[in-house]
Amino acid sequence: MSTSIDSGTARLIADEGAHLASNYSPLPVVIAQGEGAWVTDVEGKRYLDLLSAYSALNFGHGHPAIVTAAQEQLNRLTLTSRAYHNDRLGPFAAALAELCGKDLVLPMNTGAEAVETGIKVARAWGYRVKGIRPDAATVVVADGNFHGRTTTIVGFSDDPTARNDFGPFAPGFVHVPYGDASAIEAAIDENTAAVLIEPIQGEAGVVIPPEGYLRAVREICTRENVLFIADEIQSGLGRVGTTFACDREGVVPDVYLLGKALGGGILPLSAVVADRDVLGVIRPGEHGSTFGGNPLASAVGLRVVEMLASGEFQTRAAALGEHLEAKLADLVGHGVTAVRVAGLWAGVDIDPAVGTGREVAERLLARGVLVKDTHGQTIRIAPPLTIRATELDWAVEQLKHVLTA
Ligand code: IF1
Repeated sequence: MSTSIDSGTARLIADEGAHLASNYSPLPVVIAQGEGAWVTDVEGKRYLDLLSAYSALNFGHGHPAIVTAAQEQLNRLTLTSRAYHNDRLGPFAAALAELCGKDLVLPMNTGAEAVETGIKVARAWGYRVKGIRPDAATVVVADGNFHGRTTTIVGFSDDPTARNDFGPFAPGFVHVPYGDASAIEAAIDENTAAVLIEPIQGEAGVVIPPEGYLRAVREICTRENVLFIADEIQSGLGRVGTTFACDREGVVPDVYLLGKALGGGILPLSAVVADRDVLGVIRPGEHGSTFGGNPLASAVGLRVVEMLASGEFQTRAAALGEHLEAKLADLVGHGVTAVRVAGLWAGVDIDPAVGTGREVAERLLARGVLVKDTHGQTIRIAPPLTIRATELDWAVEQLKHVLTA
């Protein structure tokens, strides 16, 4: 079965390709509008969005409360730089710190910037607090990680597509298998400043570590005087049925890295959140960003944090996630080899006899459902947390059809 592309859509895609670097190979759909869990393409065809911009759209497209906050702020003040104070940043930082149960917030823009900031904070803490000798600090990272696209970050990726031909890379990273706490313990020495992990690995295919892993990492980091940095950029802010994926094991990391959904699906907004004994190491002039902490992003972020503080989205993600898990479990053995579900986040491994993940994504596109493949045979499902159970059911019906067609 091939995807039939409307000639108007094909022309728009060809025109775009004439002047756009080929750093992506998008599915052949040109989206023009979005509302809630649904988007509409330039031909007027509607699709259920089961990707949500990799969880940046946890509240769906155009959530009225977030759009209102943005519109009000657009008319008042958008950008000051951090050379001055602005009246929105303080309230945002206070609300986010409270949501995280931490003292301090360092606002940035993209996820990769939050990761870079976390690494800088960890190194500075290592030298200034822990007493690591100059330029010797290391950070323990996991195989299969995805933390962004900067040269330092891709340098500690093990995905050849992400890293090949982009070196030389920054030293100071030590690799361990994901999900094995004893490997972390063995990798730590007197130069270790931090352990940086995703509590659930997203790009790797929604890889959920064995129960007890996060608790063990917490315990080891405390005992060894090493910072536990949790990259919750994709897993955090309600996606897995709790505010953070670390909450699933009742674990509090030393440093939260947040992004994606923090910007309400409207703009890039990321943050590093930690207590004063850690984040307090950063001094004026040592780190920053032209746009980080701008009043427009702060107004949006404050509204997002207020929405999360009610707990309603977390509860919804947990309940709908159980519903989704039951539906997806029925597909195992019928075109699906395995499913991994955490809240409203699922990795579905497609039986190669059915086709590749990309082919399944293309067939779903033709049936009005947007998903994204990863690593060949896996498709990722991460709908807006506002999706209805009946819409999820319909999407799983489409998947069932595609798997048996
Ligand atoms: C792309 C994947 C998702 C992330 C975690 C930091 C970042 C990301 C855990 C960096 C970003 C992205 C970026 C996007 C695709 C996407 C992705 F397929 F690559 F793995 F979500 F699953 N930490 N994830 O997942 O955040 O700088 O992009 O704001 O094409 O690179 P960013």
